[in-house]
Amino acid sequence: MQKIALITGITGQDGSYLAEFLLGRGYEVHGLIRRHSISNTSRIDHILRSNYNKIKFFLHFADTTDSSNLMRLIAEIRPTEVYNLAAQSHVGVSFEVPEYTAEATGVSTIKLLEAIRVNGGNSRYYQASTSELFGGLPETAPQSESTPFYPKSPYGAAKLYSYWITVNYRESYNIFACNGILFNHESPRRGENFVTRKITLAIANIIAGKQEKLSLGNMNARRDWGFAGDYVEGMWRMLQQDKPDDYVLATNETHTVREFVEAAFKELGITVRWEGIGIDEKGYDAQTGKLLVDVNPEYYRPAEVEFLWGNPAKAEKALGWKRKVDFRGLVTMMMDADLKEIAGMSCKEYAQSREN
Ligand code: NAP
Ligand code: F7E
Repeated sequence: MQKIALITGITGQDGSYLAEFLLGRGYEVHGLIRRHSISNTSRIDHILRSNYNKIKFFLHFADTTDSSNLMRLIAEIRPTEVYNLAAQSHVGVSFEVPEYTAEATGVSTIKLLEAIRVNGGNSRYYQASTSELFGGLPETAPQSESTPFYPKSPYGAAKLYSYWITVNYRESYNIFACNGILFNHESPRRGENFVTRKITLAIANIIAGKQEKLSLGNMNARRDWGFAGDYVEGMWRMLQQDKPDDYVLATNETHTVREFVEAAFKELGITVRWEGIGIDEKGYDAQTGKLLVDVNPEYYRPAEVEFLWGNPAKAEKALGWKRKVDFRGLVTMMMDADLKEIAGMSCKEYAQSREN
């Protein structure tokens, strides 16, 4: 039987990797895209240019806040699997647009689940839940499926609604619905205002002489950062089980934002020397004394999730899932991609030129 997947958020980081993964497994893939005044398909343009387009790969204009649209598309496409990845996904921005975030990241989930239920309830459903559900309290780390939730942002609160309504539709209507509680996952396709990509892009721009320095907010925050390509496989595995359930996907490693900065500069052979604390903290090139990093309180959040460290034991055992890329591998991949794009050289080439 031909498997048919519907992906909301297909133009995003995860949507693009998931589409590639499912096409590679023989799926027919449908994606929802929003109308923009300028094209926003850069992450899936390679698929649109490939032989898959219009044969196995189809895009539909839609917005997950528009329930009539979702009803019609589920009825027309009749997907075997639905991956709900669409969201206003930026935690910091959710404090600026809290009501919209509640709609797009929270209430939209019930619209999609209702569209599935009303159309027979036969599509398997993946909900993009998040480690932002945990408050990041150090005493709860490492966090697992049984860690109590304590969201600290409008984004986290909206995702909390989505988490529970997914569980509720599973229990009430027997829909095969799963929550993937995913810790941070990154890639060269990561949005430019998430901290990892902001760091690797800024360093590449500094090297190319296009940017003076990197300005950040809270560098003490700890995250469990993995590679998005590994995580989309975990999403798919959840929907291939005999029974629906909820799973944490994480690397089981935790690092501060500061450590990410140090590791990214290290790829170029640059050691950062830190001075000062709080908003006065500054990072200098230990060799040349040049100012590389400072703190701008503009990037602080009204409330912060301080400590995330995920325990993926359940997913490893039940799904046979394990992350392939570790922290160091992720930093190398992202730093190399941005330096090649912006300065036209690899990290190794730059590091060698610095030695000479
Ligand atoms: P992303 O790059 O920000 O992509 C979000 C996607 O959602 C984009 O395709 C965006 O479309 C779409 N979208 C937003 N609002 C929409 C709406 N109202 N209607 C239709 N589409 C809409 O996010 P990501 O990193 O790929 O993450 C995927 C999902 O996993 C999100 O739900 C996120 O909250 C969740 N998550 C992410 C992580 C992580 O570390 N990446 C961890 C845990 C959970 P446009 O291109 O039109 O803006
Ligand atoms: O922040 C700190 C910031 O925006 C990470 C989303 O995919 O993962 C992501 O949410 C940390 C935070 O990701 C800057 O305060 C310091 O402590 O990269 P981020 P996030 O908030 O963890 C979760 C799992 C999701 O579900 C979300 O969708 O870095 N930080 N300075 C900064 N963060 C940003 N963005 N910019 C800074 O300048």
